[in-house]
Amino acid sequence: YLVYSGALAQENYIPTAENLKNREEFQDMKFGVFIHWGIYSMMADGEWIMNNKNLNYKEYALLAQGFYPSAFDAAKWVSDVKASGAKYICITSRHHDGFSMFGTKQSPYNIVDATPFKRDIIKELAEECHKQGIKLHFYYSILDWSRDDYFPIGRSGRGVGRINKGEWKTYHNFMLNQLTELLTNYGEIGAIWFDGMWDQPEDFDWKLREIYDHIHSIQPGCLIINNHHLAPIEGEDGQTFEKDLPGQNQSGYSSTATVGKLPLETCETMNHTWGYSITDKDYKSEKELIHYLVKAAGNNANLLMNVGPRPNGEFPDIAIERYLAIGRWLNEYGESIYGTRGGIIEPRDWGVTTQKGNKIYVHILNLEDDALYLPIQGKMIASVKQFIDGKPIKFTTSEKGILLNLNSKPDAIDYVLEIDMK
Ligand code: FHN
Repeated sequence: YLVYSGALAQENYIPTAENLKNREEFQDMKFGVFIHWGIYSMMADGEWIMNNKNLNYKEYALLAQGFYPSAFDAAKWVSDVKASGAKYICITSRHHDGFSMFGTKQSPYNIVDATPFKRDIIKELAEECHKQGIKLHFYYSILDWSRDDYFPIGRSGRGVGRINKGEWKTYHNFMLNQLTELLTNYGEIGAIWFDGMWDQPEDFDWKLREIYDHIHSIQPGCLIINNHHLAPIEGEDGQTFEKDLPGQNQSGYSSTATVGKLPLETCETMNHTWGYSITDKDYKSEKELIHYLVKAAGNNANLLMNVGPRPNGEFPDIAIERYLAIGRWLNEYGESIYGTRGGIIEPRDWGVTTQKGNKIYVHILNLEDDALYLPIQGKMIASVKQFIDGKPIKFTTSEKGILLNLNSKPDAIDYVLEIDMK
């Protein structure tokens, strides 16, 4: 077993040049695919089933002995992800149930040692991502429903049969050692994406800086993102929002998540559950998903859109259809999304703007009018045209802005205009 040596903590985190470059690249990617997959997928009712159904954790763990995802094909996953236009994958290396989806020496409760499948799917996926040029991020649950040393029992509780005593230090070392494995056995990792910190009271000492410094001591360029629903904490490289655009709080999770200065991301489900569900067929439409991607970009954030693969390892057909639809749209409009930053105009009810160099892209998503006012000074503008075919758009200038004459009410999923600035 690896032993964590400690003594890494720095007073103030100063990201390396490589880390800063990776933050820029992360922001340029704009779209990622989130994958929630584990032994819970066999129960086909989401990744919280052990908790929701109050299952005995030892009985639950026996699911592993029946986990044989015969259709798992990392090459197919990665090519589907590429076809969606996504540039990175974030996969659950270990979710709250504590089951590791990678070959770890820190606990036998993992896909290689506890299942008849015996294959390290994270290794296969990492190899394929590196081969096909997709960045790989690891979701890592900081809370655990299977280990006695995850102590004290958190808000989310856990399966039946646990005793509420343990040794936090061994759990902390367990995590550090697993992170060492994740960051040494699978090549370059784009980000570690923590989740579950909300399980303990706010004053609980997770020893985050030790964890963060440990990660950066192994891969200084690796981004640290933590879905803690709070403002960024020192040592982090990005800020993620769950089911909310930055600054919103429709989910109820984001009330304390002040938008900071780090690269932003929002994660969302296509249906309602993260892990595979056989009953949840309520998928968002192609239009809703594209709107969410565009709104994320207009709010200066990436979108991380989830899929819950079936227990046999396939993405559900409808998820593939939706990803392909987003991919077709990005094939045409990607220039107005990839590599952009949130626009100089604040997001509005009618839509958002993105910008890159001297171009501003106006994304009209919802306008009941044939004219649109923009607060951009006319004298700064070289031209305004339809993005798709370059057809000029007429406009009149007033003191503080321009009034675009669109001729008719836009009805495209996203009617994109390109403004070239002088
Ligand atoms: O409890 C998890 C949930 O299962 C899922 O992983 C999401 C993804 O953002 N995060 C947690 C809820 O905040």
